[in-house]
Amino acid sequence: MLITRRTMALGALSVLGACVSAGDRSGGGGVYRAPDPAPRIVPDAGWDAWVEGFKGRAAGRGISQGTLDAAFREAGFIPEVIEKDRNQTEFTRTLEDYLNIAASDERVSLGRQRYAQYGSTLAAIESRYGVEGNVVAAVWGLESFFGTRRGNVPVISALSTLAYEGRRAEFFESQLVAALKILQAGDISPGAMTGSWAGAMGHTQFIPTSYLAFAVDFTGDGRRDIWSEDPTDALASTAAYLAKSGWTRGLPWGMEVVVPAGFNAGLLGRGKGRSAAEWQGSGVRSADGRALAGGSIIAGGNGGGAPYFLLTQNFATILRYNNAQNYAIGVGHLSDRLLGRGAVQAAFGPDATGMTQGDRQALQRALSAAGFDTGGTDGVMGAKTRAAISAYQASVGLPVTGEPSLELLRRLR
Ligand SMILES: [Ca+2]
Repeated sequence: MLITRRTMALGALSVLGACVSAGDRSGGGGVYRAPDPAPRIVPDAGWDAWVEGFKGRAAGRGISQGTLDAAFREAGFIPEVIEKDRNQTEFTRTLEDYLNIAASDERVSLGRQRYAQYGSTLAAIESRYGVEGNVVAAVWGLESFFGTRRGNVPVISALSTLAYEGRRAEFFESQLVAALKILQAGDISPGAMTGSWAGAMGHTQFIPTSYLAFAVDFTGDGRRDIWSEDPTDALASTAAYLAKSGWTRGLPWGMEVVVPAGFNAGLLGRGKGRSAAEWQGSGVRSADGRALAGGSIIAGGNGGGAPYFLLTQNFATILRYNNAQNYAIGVGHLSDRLLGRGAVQAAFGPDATGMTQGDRQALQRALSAAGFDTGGTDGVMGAKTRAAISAYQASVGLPVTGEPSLELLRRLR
């Protein structure tokens, strides 16, 4: 996922990094991709000099010479990290697109397998921390596609590169010091401490300060190991994070709701919470017949309007993990899907281009049939679909915009 500024300072950075996941990133969609090759370290005299100065500051913050020597022995400057940091484009996906990616068929399918496979582990974690296993598993699914995209960038190199380069230097230097504290505690070796290009680590993409605050050793081997193939410590650490952030067991994150005709739109919006009984009295019903909960209601549709979602206090807790509304709805919705619940029921309506999900999928099918591969037909107009549009436009002598449109769809039909 693409990083957004506001999420960077927060806990587990799902929107960071090489390895992530649901959302905001163009192209990847919900489909598994092979991991990127490990980035290249290059000699850089400026970085060397910066590290020498940093070592003095780190020593003043309790990092031993031995830890520093071991941590920086193989570390170096990674130009690719700087490129990723500079090339972030900030854009907002629609909730519809976000959920198409966050709860793609592939992610739901793999998630149900993993949820079953780790059922007893998740149940043990739930009984200790009071966070439902399907919610923890949904975070895992969004952060690393259930462990398949944990990131292979050496963390000390990545964080020192970002701290040296200057932009947000203070933030990354504090993360670097935290990473060194983790090494000093013996939880992981420098060589095995890998993560995203921005230093988000392991199955649920903890940044070092979040690790220090929340990571736990659930396996009992004395190490808080969020990097291993075995996700147990990472899942327990995620539950610990949510528990300490105010999670209430038994309270849904939220749910899709249906509002009555003529519903007062002034009642919509986060922060305008009402009790379940008040919503019930206003004619609001859950989309699947469940009992309502207290909370606020938002319109999730492309032009406002349906689908509507009721969001509880547990939704606010997910935001403490990653402060992005689409992310938190994505976690909640995926957690429901892992239990066997269905997709969002109401249609999201036409998007800003006037196209519905069905139109966008028809466009992808038509492009693919014409020999312009869109990499799937999920209805999400990602980088691959836009490249296919551009290639088609060039092939027929149209101006090359890469932009989807109803006119393009008509032309292709
Ligand atoms: Ca452990």
